[in-house]
Amino acid sequence: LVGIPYDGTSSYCPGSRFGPDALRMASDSLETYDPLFGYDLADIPLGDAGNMCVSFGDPKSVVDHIRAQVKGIMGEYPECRFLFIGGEHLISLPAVSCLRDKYHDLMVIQFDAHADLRDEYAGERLSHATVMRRIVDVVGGMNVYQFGARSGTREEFMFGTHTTHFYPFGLNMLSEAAREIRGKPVYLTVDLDILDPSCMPGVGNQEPGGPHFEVLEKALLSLKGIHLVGADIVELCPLRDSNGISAVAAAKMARQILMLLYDAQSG
Ligand SMILES: [Mn+2]
Repeated sequence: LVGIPYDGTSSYCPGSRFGPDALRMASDSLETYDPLFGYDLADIPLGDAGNMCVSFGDPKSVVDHIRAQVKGIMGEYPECRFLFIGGEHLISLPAVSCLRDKYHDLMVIQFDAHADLRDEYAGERLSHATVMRRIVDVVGGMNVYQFGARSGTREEFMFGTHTTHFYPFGLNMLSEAAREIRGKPVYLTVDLDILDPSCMPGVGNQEPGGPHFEVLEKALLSLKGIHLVGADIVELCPLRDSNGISAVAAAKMARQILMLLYDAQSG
């Protein structure tokens, strides 16, 4: 587990730099056993590398700096699989690009209320709002599966429809996609704003109308059996979290994704 506390391009509510520590603190209130996934974290070899040091300012140099650190830690622990905790969504780009160097047929699954497919946002090509477009540049559109987009520009929805495996408004096509990519290395990026703000208020850009936690955890469970090689959870913004509900939901999701990573590695 590695925290990447960067929120430099946040356009609405900044504060996801505090996400990794809020998630860790909330995790203290949770059991290590997950009855739905059938694993106990206590039985899983797991380490927390703490938070990465991130620079601020020009997103290009920030991304390069994060990329160098991800590459460094992957080189130091080649047997490990990583769950990155954001931070804003841009942190997925350096993580995916490092994993793509290791796995040349890397697939990316995204859960997100937004398509994040803009080519630029406010004049910036590297942003939380463009991150999936940049990931398409890295891995190719046909290796990207996008679920749950319910907000964006007409151009983004057109681009997604023509370029990626684009499944807006929900997660019901997920198990079919999971069957399609069985055996291929997969990176999962979860933008917490996929969830309805009533159960996930603590995000940088709340978007009404998403699934509740129970739907999302069942979707995650349906990914058991895929070759998951890395993942991230992004956009947890504790400053907007009304009562700790978002941090504890994010922590529970982290527990489940760690179990998926372990299951993929050991099973
Ligand atoms: Mn996003």
